Amino acid sequence: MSELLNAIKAAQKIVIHRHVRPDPDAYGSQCSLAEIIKENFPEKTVLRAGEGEPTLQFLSKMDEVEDVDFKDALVIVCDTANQARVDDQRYATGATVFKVDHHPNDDPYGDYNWVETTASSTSEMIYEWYSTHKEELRLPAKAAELIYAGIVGDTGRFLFPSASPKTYRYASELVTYPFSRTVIHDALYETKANVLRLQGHILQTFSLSEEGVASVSITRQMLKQFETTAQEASQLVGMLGNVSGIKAWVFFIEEEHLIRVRLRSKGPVVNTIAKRYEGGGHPLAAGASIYDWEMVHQVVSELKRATLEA
Ligand SMILES: [Mn+2]
Repeated sequence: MSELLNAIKAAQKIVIHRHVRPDPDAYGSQCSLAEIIKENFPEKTVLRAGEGEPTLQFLSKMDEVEDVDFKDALVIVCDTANQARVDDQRYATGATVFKVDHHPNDDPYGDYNWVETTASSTSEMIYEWYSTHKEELRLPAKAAELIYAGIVGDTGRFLFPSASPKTYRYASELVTYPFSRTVIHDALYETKANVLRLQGHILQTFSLSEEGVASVSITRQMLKQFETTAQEASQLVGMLGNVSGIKAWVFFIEEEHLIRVRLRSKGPVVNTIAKRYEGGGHPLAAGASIYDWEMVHQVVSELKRATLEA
């Protein structure tokens, strides 16, 4: 943590990245860190790199980043487990790369790697970093809002086991800052009617195996029928978590050139399965890719096996 502060102090230009297809924690960690640096080191240039996500624009906006901005720059990559997932691959052209993440550190791509797999979110790590250096750093309300949104996003509103006593303690401090939790909650959980209809369709049609495994396949045809995107469908993966008797489940969502595999679990380890299909993630929530609907059976049998072994 002190190396991160030293690296920031030593840099004149700082470019902050996060993963592709950003979620609230990706935005929250990236943009809160940018706000903290701007507040405390106004003489430095701080840029937020990556493609903007329309549904997260209410939190923050990305900057236009030119190739030249990476020259002699400190690059900080938040919430991104591996190099391929970094949004804007020019990150590697910076002078120094600093990884800040809470996923398993299988790809320590940074010159510095600060990884806390027990942290609920990378946003929580940013708060911890600020908190550790409280004597020298100020936390602007905007940063508090972004961190709060990131924690809410990655803990499913403080429901997942990853929300630790520390997470709640930090949250209790964050909510003393002047921002509206209602605005954040409403914006994060607002759902389009057609997405809810797809959700209804999934609830009507899913089946649960005797092992406690459910599998949902969403083809491009279905996405078209419900006028939803693959990204929107991906966000529905948590919805089967309340099904009585479910132990693990998987969504297969067809994109243009691949089928995205979203694995979720109540106990069986699923990231080992994801790793066999060009993916990875957390033990209980992982993602992967397959290229043929024929492969679905294989992934589902592996998931059943993992469930029986758990
Ligand atoms: Mn995260």
